[in-house]
Amino acid sequence: MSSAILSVVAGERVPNPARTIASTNPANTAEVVGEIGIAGPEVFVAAAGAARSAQAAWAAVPPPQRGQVIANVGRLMTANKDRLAALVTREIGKPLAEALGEVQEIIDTCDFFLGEGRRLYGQTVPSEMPDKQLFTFRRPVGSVAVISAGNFPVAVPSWYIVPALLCGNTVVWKPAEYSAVVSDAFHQLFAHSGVPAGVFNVVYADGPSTFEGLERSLEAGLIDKVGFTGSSEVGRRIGELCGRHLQTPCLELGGKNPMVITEDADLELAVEGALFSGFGTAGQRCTSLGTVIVHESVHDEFVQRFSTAVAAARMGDPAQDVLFGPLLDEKFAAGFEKSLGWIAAHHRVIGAVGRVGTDSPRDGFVGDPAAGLFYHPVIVDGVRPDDELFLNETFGPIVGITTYAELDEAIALGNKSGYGLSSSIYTTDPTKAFRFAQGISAGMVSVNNSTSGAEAHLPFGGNGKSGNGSRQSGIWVLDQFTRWQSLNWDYSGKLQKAQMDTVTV
Ligand code: UN1
Repeated sequence: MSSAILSVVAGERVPNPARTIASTNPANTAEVVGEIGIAGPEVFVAAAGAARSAQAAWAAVPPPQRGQVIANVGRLMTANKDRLAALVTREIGKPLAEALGEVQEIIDTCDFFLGEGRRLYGQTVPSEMPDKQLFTFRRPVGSVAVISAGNFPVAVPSWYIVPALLCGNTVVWKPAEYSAVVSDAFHQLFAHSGVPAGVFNVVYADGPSTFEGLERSLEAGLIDKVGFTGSSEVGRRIGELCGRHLQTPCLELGGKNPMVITEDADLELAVEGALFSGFGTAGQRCTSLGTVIVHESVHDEFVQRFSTAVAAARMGDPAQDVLFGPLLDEKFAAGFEKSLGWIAAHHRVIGAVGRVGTDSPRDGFVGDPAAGLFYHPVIVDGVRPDDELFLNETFGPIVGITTYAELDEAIALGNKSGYGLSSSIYTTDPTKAFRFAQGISAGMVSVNNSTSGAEAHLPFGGNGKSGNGSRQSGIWVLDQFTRWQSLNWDYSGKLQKAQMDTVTV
C-alpha cells in the first residue's frame, strides 16, 4: 500500500514491505491511525550497514556541534509538543496530560545532553614514572540498535537515542509496531534537526524479523551495542544473543514494584500515590505499582480509602480529563485477560473485573466504553507471597495488597518477586525510610511518592529480573554509549617500563 509508513535506511524510505498492518486507536478500535509497512530482516541488516557506514563521519563532528543538533531536536520537539502528544493519545490511548508530560521528557533529555556535548570529560591521571602523562577519553561505542516498547513511544526511545547520538554513535531504531505512527513523526523531527542520513535509521518490523535481523547484523559485525526496553522474557533472549557476541546490552525490563505503607504514614498521600502509580497509564508502565505492602494496623483503613478512591476515579476517553484510558492494543489486552483468568481462579476481587462494556457499566466512565480496550481497575486484597499476582508483572490496571508486621518483613516481601526496578515507602519516620532504601534491591526508591515518575537526569534502571544492572539517563548513561580509552604519553626520551622502572621513595 503506497500510503503506508515505511522504514528509513540512509535517509531513504524502503519500498515493498513484507506486509502492511494497521495501527488503530485503542480508545476506538474502528479508527485506523496509520498503515505501517512491516519490513523483513534484510531491512534491519541494511539499516545496520547504513549505521556502520555513517559512523566515522558522525564521530568526527566535534561533540559541541553534535550538542547543537540535539538542541535543534529539543526545539523541534517543543514546537511540535501538542501535535506529538495528541498523536500519542490517539495511537496508544495515553491520557493527554500524561502524553504532554511524555513529550516534555524528551525535551528535558535534550536539554541535559546538549550541554554534555561541551563536557564529555575525560581525565588526566598521574603516572608512576617521571616524564609521562596518562589520560582517559570517552570514545563512541559505534553503531547502536535500539529496540523499544510503545508504552512510552517518545520518552523511552529518547533515553537511548539522544545520548547515543550525542556521544558520536549511529542508530538503528526498531520501535513497537503499535506506536509506529508516533515513531515516524519522532524520526522525522530528528531528520529535520540536522541528524545526517544514515546516522539515525528506523526499521518497522515484527519480533521474529527483528531477532533475525539483529542476529545477522551482530554476526556481520554491524552492531556494537543494543539498547532494549520491554519484557524480561524478550530481554533475556536479547541478552543471550548479545552475550554470544561478547556484548553487554543495556536492558530495561519489567517490574513488580512494591509500595510499603508504614503505621505512621500519611494515608491520604499514600492513597493518592497508589492510585496514580497503580492505575495511571492503566498500569502499563514498567514502574507501575504492583503490590501494596501495608502495615497490619492501618490495612483496613487503607483498603477502605483506596477502594473508594479507585471507584471514584474517572476513566475512559484519553482525550478527556481521565486517570486512565484503554490498554495499548489487542495484544496487551489479551495478555491482561490472561492475568485476569488466574486472578479470578485464586482471589476474591473487590468490584467488577474485565472489559468495561455496555453490559458492564462503570460510574465515572467518560466516552463510549464499547468502542475501545477499556478494563475495570482491579484491587486484590490478601495477596500471598507465593501467588502469581505477587510474583509476576501484570501490565494492566491491577494492584495487589498484602500486610506486614515488622519493617524487615516488608522489605523481604518487597524483594520477593525477584524484580528490582522501582519501589516506594510512605512513612513519616526517616529511620524507616533509610532502612527501606538500604534493604530494598531496587534501582529506584521513592519516599512519600509513587513508584513511577522518573526525571530525565537521574539514573533509571533496575536489578534482578528488571535488567542487567545498566542505567539510563543523566551522566550515567554515558557509560553505555562510550567506552573509556586510556592514553599514556611518555616524553622521557627512553623506554620506561611500568612496575619495573617505577620510582620508589
Ligand atoms: C517505562 O514504562 O518503560 O518514570 C518507563 C516513569 C516513566 C518511565 C516509565 N517516566 O514511570
